[in-house]
Amino acid sequence: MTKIKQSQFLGFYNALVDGDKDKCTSLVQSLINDGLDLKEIYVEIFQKSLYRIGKLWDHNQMSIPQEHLATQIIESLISRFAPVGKSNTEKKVVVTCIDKEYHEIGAKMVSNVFEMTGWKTFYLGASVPTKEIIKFVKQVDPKFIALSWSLYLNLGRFLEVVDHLTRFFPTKKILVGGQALNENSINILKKYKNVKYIDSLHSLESYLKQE
Ligand code: B12
Repeated sequence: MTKIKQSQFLGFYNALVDGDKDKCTSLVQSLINDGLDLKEIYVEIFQKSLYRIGKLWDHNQMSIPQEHLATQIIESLISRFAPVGKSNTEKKVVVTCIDKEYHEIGAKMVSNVFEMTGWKTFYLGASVPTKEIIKFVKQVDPKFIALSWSLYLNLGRFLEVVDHLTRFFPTKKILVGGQALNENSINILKKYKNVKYIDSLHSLESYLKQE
């Protein structure tokens, strides 16, 4: 059960849609002062707002500049209220969006959850070509690779990167997530024994606790 009240969500959402960054910042600051977990703010405030905005945009009820402005405000809040803590250099993870995937906010949240759990993160952001991901993984030699995939149209690219990574790095664990994936996706991933679909930040945190 979330500790965030609907009125708090709506206060933030309305300020976001109005493009009022200062108000959004002070509302998030007060939630943090009240002891709310960053993960909770990510999911119940930022993600919920962006999903709503996505629907409005899809139905032509919100302009592209309004949607871009809201996205920029949320990106700036994620950076401003970034987790602080000491990372364990033994536990490295490369977090990246797949090639031609420009939805990077979910991946950034994933990277921050790894940091909160003490991992050393290498967050690459949006659209990294498959061969560059492979080169980078060779260089950094992480324990985990976390891939984010949102746009269903990128299915071919998703399968390509999973196929290449599992072939080049058969012992590494690959975590995958994002809106293009769901319970049905488990079928397309069945043949890869080191690939794991994780459906939320809460599941990710629980999974990392066992590592
Ligand atoms: C902002 C936005 C954009 C921005 C992104 C900017 C940025 N810096 O990220 C821009 C303008 C670039 C954009 C472009 C497009 N977009 Co857009 N966009 C959105 C919007 C409104 C919000 C995305 C977001 O940040 N959501 C919030 C995050 C936190 O949620 P999330 O990504 O799901 O991540 C969570 C989980 O999925 C999970 N997760 C994610 N990755 C991973 C990885 C791992 C390992 C794990 C464990 C978990 C995990 O954890 C996260 C936190 O809980 C969505 C609406 C929506 N429903 O999300 C549409 C949406 C994603 N976009 C959509 C579309 C169609 C497009 C465009 C094709 C539009 C166009 N015609 O140009 C392009 C495609 C660009 C591309 N090639 O990637 C569709 C996608 C439909 C689909 N699934 O195929 C959506 C759903 C809108 C809609 N209702 O139709 N978009």
